[in-house]
Amino acid sequence: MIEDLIQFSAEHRDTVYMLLRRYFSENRQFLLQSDIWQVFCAFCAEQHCEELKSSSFGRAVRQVEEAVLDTPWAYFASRESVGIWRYGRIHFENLVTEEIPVDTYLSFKERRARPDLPAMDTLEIDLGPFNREFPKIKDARSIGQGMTFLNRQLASRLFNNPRQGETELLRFLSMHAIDGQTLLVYSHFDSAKTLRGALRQALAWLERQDESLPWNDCAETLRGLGFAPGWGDCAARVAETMGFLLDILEAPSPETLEAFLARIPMISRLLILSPHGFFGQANVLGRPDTGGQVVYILDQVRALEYEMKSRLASQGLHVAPKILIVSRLIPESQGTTCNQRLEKVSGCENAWILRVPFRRDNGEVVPHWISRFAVWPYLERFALDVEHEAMAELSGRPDMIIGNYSDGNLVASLLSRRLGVTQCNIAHALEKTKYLYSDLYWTDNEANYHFSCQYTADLIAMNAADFIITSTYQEIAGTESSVGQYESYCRFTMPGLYRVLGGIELYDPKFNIVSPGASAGTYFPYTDTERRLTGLAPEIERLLHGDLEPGTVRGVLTDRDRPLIFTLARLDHIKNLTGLVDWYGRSPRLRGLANLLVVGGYIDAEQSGDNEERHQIGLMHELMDRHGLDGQMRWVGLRLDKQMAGELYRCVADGRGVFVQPALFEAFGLTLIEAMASGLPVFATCHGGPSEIIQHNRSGFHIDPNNGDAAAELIADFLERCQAQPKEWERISRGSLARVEKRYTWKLYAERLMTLSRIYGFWKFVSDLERQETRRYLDMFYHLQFRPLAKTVPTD
Ligand code: UDP
Ligand code: LCN
Repeated sequence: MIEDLIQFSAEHRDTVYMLLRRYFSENRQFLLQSDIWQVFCAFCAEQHCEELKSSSFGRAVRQVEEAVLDTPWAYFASRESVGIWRYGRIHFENLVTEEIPVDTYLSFKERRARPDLPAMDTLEIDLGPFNREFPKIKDARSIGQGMTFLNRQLASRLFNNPRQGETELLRFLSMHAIDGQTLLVYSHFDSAKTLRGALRQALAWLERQDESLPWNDCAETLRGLGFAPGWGDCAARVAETMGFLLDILEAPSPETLEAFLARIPMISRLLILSPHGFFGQANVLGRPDTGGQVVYILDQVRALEYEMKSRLASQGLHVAPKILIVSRLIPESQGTTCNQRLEKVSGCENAWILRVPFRRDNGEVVPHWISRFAVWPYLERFALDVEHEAMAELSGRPDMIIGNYSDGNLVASLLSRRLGVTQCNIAHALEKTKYLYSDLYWTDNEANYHFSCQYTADLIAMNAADFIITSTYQEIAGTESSVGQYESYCRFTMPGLYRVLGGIELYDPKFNIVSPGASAGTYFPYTDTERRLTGLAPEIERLLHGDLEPGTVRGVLTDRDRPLIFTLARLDHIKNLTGLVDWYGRSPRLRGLANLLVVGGYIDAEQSGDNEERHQIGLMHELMDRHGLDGQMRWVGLRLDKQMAGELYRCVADGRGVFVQPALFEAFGLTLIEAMASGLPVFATCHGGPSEIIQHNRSGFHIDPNNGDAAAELIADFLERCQAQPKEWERISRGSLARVEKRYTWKLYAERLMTLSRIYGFWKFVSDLERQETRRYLDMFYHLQFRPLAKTVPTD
């Protein structure tokens, strides 16, 4: 706590002076938490005061996430608990520590980073005041459990102000219709009292009927009482749903409210936005910007269609739900289907990929692929075109819009605003936490990454969303020792552009953790021999040892009997496949135990259209040369389809190998759960989602990509242990399977998302008026900041 720093510096001036001297002698402008703690530990050792580390002062030092030094001042940011940050400064001469407001801290940081900028007031963004009246989660452990919290709020709102609550509920019920068919109630209920009366009459009648009496045979009587279809498919279910509503009108409890809202047939048309990359069903994975998000959405859609259908059917409605995934149409489609306007999603009855092109100002279609970092100038027009086309395809408004990644979430915000539809965001990966100081030194990255646009879009979209789904807790709020991805948007500065004092509220009930799964039909245990795709064996043999097309492979595995260390990812810098190759190359011990199989990118840099990927290709060749890896490592530059990838994980497991995910940062990491679902032990980065997915030494292992030698040792230790006792490999394999089964399945996902959509739909409805201020503010931010920034991104 900052109080401990204040008190200690008042009482122990000498110690604080010496410690500050140490920090200043580092001659750095900025220190990160790890630097601050390391220097502090070294200081305690030198001064023989180790006990200081466990004192309240030591604990307070540990909470300091960042320090900005400019003699005689040291400013610091302290993360006292999740999302709770306080700021302070200490003067080297008078040694007084004091707390300061966040804007003072950020402006000091700006001056230090950019002394060349005029010391002017900069634009300050603060969404905090708009949220003051809204209910907030209290306990950090409940962050991400928004729906449970909101249910309680909604129930007490109905309870505390029954008249208003009932009117809202009645209005909400009478809103619903599918294909022009009125649902639940015909509009002639003018008060909750008459509704209650009718419900009692209906229940009395239903009680006398056979439980399995189909809706059609109940319809006439119930219509006479004012009820429309949508209550259930048979008498028992209709009675149950009506019973829930009656309970709510009499004594609302969060549980009944959730159970009732979950049954409201609200969602039959879904619009999912995923503009960037190559969105297709074949031959796309592993291309630049094309990875987990595509896999996630296609699996999600299959699970959602099933769930939507079964919910509608059990409410007695025979309506075929429709899902549209909207992506970008790319005329120069490089052998993919991305030049087709409409493509049916396989395995679904009524789910489609609708592709809408990006257009230049003069209306011309942009023919080529565009990096996800450069899509900004096209999105507004894209949103308008999508509105047009999607409304035509869906024959009306969607019931909910789901955005994906920064661009999709921005388009979702624009469309939801225009159409008045519930908006759900999925970030997949917020870039801000991937690149150190990408906010502070944003101008350095502007030419390649345009983060100014992206972070502005992120702020708009996360505040516009009705609810946000995250794959893990750490994505929102981090861990004790790391800052969450959303948390990094709370307060930050981009000098010369704007300063964010309140970017997003982590305790907002809009956050919900709903983890994705691994498609059960593709990724199943290696032991499931009946389902194994034995037909793929020759192809896998060729991939591992045979002749592939020239230019698609490098390296031969001379000793074929060794287990494999396998990795599979897009070949971009953050994925750090080259890091793994370097650790392997440097570790004679690991090289003595296993071969390395890398699937990613192209072998020939000429084939890649992406700068980052080309650079990684060059680096990979250089590392293979430097460490002489051609007899022990196989690098395959092919995009594997899902079935091949699935069978490959299992084949690696057959040979008692391991999967490694060495990313510098990984937002979630679908490859991990795919490998785990195959029963293949995984070593994955400790930075990001994997730290939560894997329980160290139970369902896999955490490795630190910044300490490759230790990672190589850890893998070697495991492989050695497995040689000595094969049960060890099986222990982790079983742990991985159990973990995925319990936590990461699409069935659980779809059930949760469908319930969430209804609760937040109701919440949006009851809180609509109160949100207008935020909306106006975001409109201004969009028009006055985002638009001009987007115009600075070159178009070609
Ligand atoms: N993938 C694949 N073939 C490839 C490369 C990747 O099937 O050649 C799949 C992989 O199995 C996983 C997804 O692409 O389902 C990558 O997702 P992840 O979350 O690991 O990373 P992202 O690319 O989204 O950052
Ligand atoms: C994008 C990423 O970068 C991954 O971390 C996620 O696993 C994937 O999307 C699915 O959400």
